[in-house]
Amino acid sequence: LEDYGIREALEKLGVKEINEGTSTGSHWFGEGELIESVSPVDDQVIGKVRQTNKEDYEKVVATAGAAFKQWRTMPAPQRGEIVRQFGEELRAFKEPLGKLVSYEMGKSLQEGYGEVQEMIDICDFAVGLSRQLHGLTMHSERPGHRMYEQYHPLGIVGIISAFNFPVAVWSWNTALAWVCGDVCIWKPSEKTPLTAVACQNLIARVLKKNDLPEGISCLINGNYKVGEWLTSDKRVPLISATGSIRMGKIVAQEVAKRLGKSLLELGGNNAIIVTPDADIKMTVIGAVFGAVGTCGQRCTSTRRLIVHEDVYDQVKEAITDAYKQLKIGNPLDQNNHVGPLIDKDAVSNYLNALDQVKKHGGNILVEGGVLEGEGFESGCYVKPAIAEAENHWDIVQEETFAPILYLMKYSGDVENAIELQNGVVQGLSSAIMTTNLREAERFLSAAGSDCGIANVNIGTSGAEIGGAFGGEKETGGGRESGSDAWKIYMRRQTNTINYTTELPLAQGIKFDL
Ligand code: UN1
Repeated sequence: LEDYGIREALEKLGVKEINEGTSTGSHWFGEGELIESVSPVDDQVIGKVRQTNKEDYEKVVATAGAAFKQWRTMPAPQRGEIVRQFGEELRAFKEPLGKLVSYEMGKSLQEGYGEVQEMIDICDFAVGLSRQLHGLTMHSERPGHRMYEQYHPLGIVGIISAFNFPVAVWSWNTALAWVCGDVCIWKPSEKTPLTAVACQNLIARVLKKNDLPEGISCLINGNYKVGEWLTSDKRVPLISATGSIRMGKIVAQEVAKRLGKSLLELGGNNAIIVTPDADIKMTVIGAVFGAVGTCGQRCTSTRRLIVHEDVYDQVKEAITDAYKQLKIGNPLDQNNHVGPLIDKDAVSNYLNALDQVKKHGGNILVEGGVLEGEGFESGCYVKPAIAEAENHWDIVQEETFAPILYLMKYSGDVENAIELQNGVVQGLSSAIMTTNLREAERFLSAAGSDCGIANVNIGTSGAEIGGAFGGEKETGGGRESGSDAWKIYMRRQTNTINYTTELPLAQGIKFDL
């Protein structure tokens, strides 16, 4: 731990060996069982966190509800100032937090820092947004009337986040929700509870310094049962959940039962189309980073490469060559490109997927496998693999959260490639590599990619925070982060004001007394 300064990072972030897992800000409590956070880097227990029990949960919701009443009346730009200060904390603690993300989750240190940078960026975005929560004004059909709309704070926002972006996804939600006047209850993944404790410590300091009430930022910990308390709770008008399609379907139904709102960020099955006019060098960089970055555990990871037959052999050779350069190992060592998978379950999913590919008759171009020996003792390090596969195979239709890239060929027009790319249940991210304007525009047109994200000459992963992030179909339809994603965190109200002495009715209705 010393080698990479992890102990120091934990200390700086106020993460202890045993942590209470429930917090309303500065107050920490909880009597529940301990969850162990085990690093996939070296299989060491980093620390433990107490699960939230029902009683703790009730305390959290009551405190959040009370805080909301105060927070919602504070002018939005003043709430923005709090988020600005949080952004400053993140700047000051980028190094230890990025390190802890890398160690607890297993992504490369560069990506750990990148994740914290996303948090800083969304804070900056939210600060500006705090002066721009605009509605529209309309012209009334009645004389002496004015119509406009306003956005008001919604209430308690429940955030359920996944292990792969253990801190950034929380911040996308929470930074916006706070400037919108909401209070948040966060249930992080059980696999990454310590980075959540660290974040809660950082925001708690800001809230305390500004003399704000407990309950604006709350943390609960535990498994899906704790999540269920949130999703079924009428006092929580919005649930923002990131995770698998299976999880999302359960959450959506639970929230719908009480007619709550949900914002879902579920699986992706992202493809890059490579046309005959593609810049092959750029294609290789984009595809390799997309497929092996975060060890294939981004929801935006590149899973399929759909290559035109004219350049197929060339791309195949270039990409298999590039895979030979990949260094797999301790993600805290900056010489390595690829760290471990999150845990042994993820490793068996990966192995199972490769088996399925072979059963279907897929041609393995770059062999996978679990790495053994010195440095790989955790059993979570795997080799990124490439297989030639067909789009309709069950295993290709699924999102396997691992570094497996499927290569497939298309012929003829770009429409044939688009059909393949759209021929999956997921609809998160997509990309085309081409220098041909006509092909690019067809890919972006109404008859083009059906995904929430469609890129030209950029890979599928690594979206900037300024755009709305999310996807269609079974990806869940939610949008968070930039653009006007903030609107889901507010309730919308249409106001009509009559400044005359008459009461004309709309639609010309006469009602004389
Ligand atoms: C995720 O994998 O859940 O676009 C989020 C990206 C990152 C976010 C990924 N900015 O790859």
